[in-house]
Amino acid sequence: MPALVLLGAQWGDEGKGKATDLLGGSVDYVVRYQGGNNAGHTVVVGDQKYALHLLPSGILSPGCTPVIGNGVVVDPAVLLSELSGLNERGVDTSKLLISGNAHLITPYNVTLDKVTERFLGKRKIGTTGRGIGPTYADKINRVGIRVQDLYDESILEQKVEAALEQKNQLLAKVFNRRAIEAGKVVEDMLQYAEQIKPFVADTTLILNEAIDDGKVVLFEGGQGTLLDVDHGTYPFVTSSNPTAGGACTGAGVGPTKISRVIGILKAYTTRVGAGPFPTELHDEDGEALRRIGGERGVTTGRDRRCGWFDAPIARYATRVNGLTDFFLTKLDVLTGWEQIPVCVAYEIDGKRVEELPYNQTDFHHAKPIYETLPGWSEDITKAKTFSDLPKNAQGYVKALEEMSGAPISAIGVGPGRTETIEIN
Ligand code: 2SA
Ligand code: GDP
Ligand code: MG
Repeated sequence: MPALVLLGAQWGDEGKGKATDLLGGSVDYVVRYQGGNNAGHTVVVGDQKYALHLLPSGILSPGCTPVIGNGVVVDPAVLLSELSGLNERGVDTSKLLISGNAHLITPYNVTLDKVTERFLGKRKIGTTGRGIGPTYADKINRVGIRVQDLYDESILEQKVEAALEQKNQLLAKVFNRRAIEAGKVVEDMLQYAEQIKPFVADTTLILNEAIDDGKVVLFEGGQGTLLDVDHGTYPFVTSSNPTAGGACTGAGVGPTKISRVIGILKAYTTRVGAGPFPTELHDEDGEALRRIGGERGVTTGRDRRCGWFDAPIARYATRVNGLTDFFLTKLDVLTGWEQIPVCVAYEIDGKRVEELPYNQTDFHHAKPIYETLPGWSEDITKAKTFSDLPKNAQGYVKALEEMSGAPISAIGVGPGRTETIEIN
């Protein structure tokens, strides 16, 4: 098993951080391949809780080398403060590697993210305000600033000036804001250069060599399949590719090297930010899922929208990612419901539709068609094997597996590392 991808099968926050941490002990490298500090991964180790935003969850496993790949966008201030926060808690972060080709989130891109959202008003995306979209836009527009630019001051100056040329006009004419001074930005960015330098590396070379040497490399996705800029609920998406293909481009590793793709799948559904969500609940069930599941954004503190499990989404994730298996998470949160509705298909303009529609308007009109499964009331947080689960919980897992298109190889029954059932 030299290389595997672990990614979100829904709209993020499925419990990828916990799953990565769980595998961390048997993995040599954990690699972030997209996104930035918009991610929020919670990892509970014993009585310690860690919230990681930019760093790969593997940073908590001593034997593991954490890698920030070329596809990630890096806010240098956040990087250093996350590292020092972990160092203060006794976590060794010295093995971190950062691709010199990763793009930097600049202060003007954070500003642009926020003013654009304000400008959009009720049409806003509900971004995390971390500068993610504008930084990826600069990358595609070829006016981005990369980590390696921190080590050539004259190039950095030229690039910042080029990036600000259009932006300053936009800020002045559209957003009625003062121009940003290139010199000030360069000075700001350079203050981080020396501290980051020891981590900067040719990560593509290192990872390919590691795979060829038989080392285990885990690619850890941020956000989720339906937030993918190509395959998600566009425009209500993030600006990167959390889907499996993103691991190849975002780390410089070919698809032939990857042998397993794990989809992290929550036993119900959540979403943060705007956009369609067919099974969303606006009643006490939704409120109960939020409360019991602790569904609050790890980065922004926003309440997550909650709803029942949606099988067409799981099937879609299987398809666009080529999933080999699922980790089903947060099954314990559903304990106590007498009946649990599960969306098996949609009704769209009077017709039954089995698969996620590609058409945006159709998805906005999709009404869930539910089947109801019997619930359980026994505490399942101590279950260690599948047969420890009450019959109805077993039935729920089996039904989800059948509907989702790939086998379930692990089940989360609590936030802790050990609160997991592995199925062989
Ligand atoms: P952005 O900031 O440009 O990536 O926002 C675009 C959309 O992507 C959503 N998004 C997320 N959704 C779920 N979880 C995320 N991470 C944090 C967490 C979120 C938080 O783990 O809780 O704290 O709010 C994440 N990051 C981005 C975002 O809500 C927009 O819909
Ligand atoms: P990520 O973004 O996919 O890493 O997920 P988040 O960390 O944003 O959100 C998942 C939350 O669920 C975190 O608070 C985890 O500690 C918690 N969690 C993960 N797996 C389980 C589980 O099986 N049961 C319960 N109750 N909580 C879980
Ligand atoms: Mg999260």
